[in-house]
Amino acid sequence: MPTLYYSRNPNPRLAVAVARHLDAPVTLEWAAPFAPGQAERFLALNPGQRIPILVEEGAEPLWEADAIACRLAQIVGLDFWRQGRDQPDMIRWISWGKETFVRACDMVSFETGTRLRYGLGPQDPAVLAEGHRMFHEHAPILDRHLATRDWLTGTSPSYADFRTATFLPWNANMRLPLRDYPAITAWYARLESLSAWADPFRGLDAPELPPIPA
Ligand SMILES: N[C@@H](CCC(=O)N[C@@H](CS)C(=O)NCC(=O)O)C(=O)O
Repeated sequence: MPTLYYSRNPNPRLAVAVARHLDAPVTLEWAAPFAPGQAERFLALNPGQRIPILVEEGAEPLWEADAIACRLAQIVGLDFWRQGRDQPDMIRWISWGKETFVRACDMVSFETGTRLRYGLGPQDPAVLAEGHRMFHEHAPILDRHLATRDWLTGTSPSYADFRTATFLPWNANMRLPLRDYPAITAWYARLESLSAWADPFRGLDAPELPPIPA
């Protein structure tokens, strides 16, 4: 069975949520690639040392959450990774989001969370401000699209929905004003009603992330 290396950080969380949503036959193995003594092992799997990583017998290790989601959907044969005419539409939202909405959330999440959790220096107010500016530039596009539909592509959740929401589980900490965008708020509530999204780590022995210092 393939092994998916994960932690509770945003991109590994996304990959675990996908695996759980698809009920994919993978072994979920918690990892800490930047912990002392782990570099050699994880650099051999991913030259970027980061997780998630999917290790499957007879194949090169696969890193990047998007590629892993594609592979997991292939393994289970579900169109969570859309096929046919809906595929370009799904890829459009993944690609757009990575440059815009998701990028904005990532910047804010890093400055308000990751940087502080891992002692990576003081918050950078310019990055935080740019993250907020980008959020308000791009959230209206997402909000308008979601005003007339439940999911980004088609009539059921796809990977585009999961990818777009990568950082939103941390919004209590990020404090992005999602409530200013009612269709995004309603869409995210629908995502949270999926158990795989709401609690991807249920039943797993996954250490909590380091706390954010007060
Ligand atoms: N673009 C990569 C990003 C991977 C990444 O940045 N992973 C971070 C977490 S978000 C990581 O490995 N952090 C170390 C850890 O979680 O222990 C992806 O989508 O998979």
